[in-house]
Amino acid sequence: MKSAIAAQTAFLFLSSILLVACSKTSNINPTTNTSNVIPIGIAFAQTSNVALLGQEGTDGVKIAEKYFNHIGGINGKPIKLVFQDTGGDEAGAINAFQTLINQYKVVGIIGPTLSQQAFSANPIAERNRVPVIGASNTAQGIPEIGDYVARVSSSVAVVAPYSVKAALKQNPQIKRVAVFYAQNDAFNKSETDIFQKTVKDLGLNLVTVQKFQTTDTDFQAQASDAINLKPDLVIISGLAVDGGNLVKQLRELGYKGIIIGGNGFNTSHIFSVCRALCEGVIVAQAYSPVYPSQINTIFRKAYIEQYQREPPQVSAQAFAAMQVYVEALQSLDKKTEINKLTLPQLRTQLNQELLKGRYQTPLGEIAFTPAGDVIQKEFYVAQLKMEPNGIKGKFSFLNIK
Ligand code: 1QQ
Repeated sequence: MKSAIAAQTAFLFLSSILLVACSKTSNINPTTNTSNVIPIGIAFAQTSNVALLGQEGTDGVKIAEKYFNHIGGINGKPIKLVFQDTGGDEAGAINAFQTLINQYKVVGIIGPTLSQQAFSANPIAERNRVPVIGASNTAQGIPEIGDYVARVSSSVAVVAPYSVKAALKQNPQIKRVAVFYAQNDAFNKSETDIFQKTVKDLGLNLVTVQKFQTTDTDFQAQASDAINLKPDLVIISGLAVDGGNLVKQLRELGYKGIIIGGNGFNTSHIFSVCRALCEGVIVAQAYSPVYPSQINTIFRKAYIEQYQREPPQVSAQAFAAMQVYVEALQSLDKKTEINKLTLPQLRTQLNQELLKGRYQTPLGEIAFTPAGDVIQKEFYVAQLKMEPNGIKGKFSFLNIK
């Protein structure tokens, strides 16, 4: 009975999504939480070289807002997203957090896009006792920033090793590994530590570690140095544009072995950077579009209807972050009418409530450690497959069992 109602609800949601998609955003009452909507702050990059990743987060939370409001919001009260552009740096993220907390009086925040930004902006939420859920922060140490900081994006420590094991499955002869990483970014520094440890733990020979900046476009020197050492596996921790250009230049210089890209490669926007030369790059994933659950089917259909492609990991993670807020608010409201709470009470009780829950999300079932790190069960590895024209591509999921 429950599932029949849910299926009918899902159908109504899908058939109405285009109509809802056209509706305009209205201003929320910024001074009180007793307005007739519940404001949730979204601090993603809408500008800068991180905007493409930020856009994927925005796509995910917008689908969640429509869906959860359609099925009744917080026991009848709708949620309202308030967007603030963080840009790609720390200052932008700090500004966005301050505006959301002080001006828009949000009950909680989702963001920022990069771990590099989270290490600066999350302490502001912590000091103001405002919950933050990271939807794309994967560096080690994010949940430990404070009691009000959690994340639904699994750590590099959990996800990155899957790709190295998948590369060894494809080529058991791999012995010599070259590692590259962007040294000006917290996530990339954290991820390369894990990659380097995995390489050593698997008994492989780490022949070189090359550094670059996320703003670099020319990688000839580092790529040539690495190729001279004859690696049969290259592992890159960078963001999509720099990482994609590095792949391109490695291939142009004649490197023929397997390439692994880290979580910064986890966006379809990489295709337009390395084009045909992206072919074969291996990327571990914390989301599979075909994960067989009702909520993922709803999310995936809504995403494909709107964007005509498979949902990427960051969109699914952003949807899951919204789902955590919605379901934690619903369960809190059943215990204590949230209308009657002051904003500081609501923020604190919401933070406590969200850490207790179990959520059936598009990522699968998730819960949190006491520190606020996500507990997730299923991980995947995909390989980039480019169409012959080199313009369109897809993530093709590998069998890693
Ligand atoms: C981080 C990341 C980024 C690559 C995702 C947007 O994982 O900064 O933690």
